[in-house]
Amino acid sequence: MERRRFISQAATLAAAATLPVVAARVVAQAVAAPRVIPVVARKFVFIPGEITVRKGESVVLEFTAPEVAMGFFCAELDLRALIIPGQPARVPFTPERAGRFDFICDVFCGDGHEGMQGHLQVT
Ligand SMILES: [Cu+2]
Repeated sequence: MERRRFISQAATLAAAATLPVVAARVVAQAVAAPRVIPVVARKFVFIPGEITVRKGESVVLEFTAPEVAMGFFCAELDLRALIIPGQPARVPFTPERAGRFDFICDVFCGDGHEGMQGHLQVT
């Protein structure tokens, strides 16, 4: 009987000891998940037009274009996407330097296309 109780207590202690490990894994997964930033590309603006991210932060820019095909091109950060209506375009990246970086639409989308731009602010 004593031996059985000891084994039961040992199993309980072992289970309790693994809880912090499991909790740490859950926290690590939560920290590692990139922040998703939705961006809508419509004639002739990006919404939001100013996107702020932190240096070293993993993010995913998730573009949608409800009207016509659009483009996203940020030359300084070497980021590009073709945005087709009905097909969200995901651009994962982790900025490695701070600054203000311009981006444009690089797919002709109609009159006003030439002025379609936005800014990525990395703090
Ligand atoms: Cu355009």
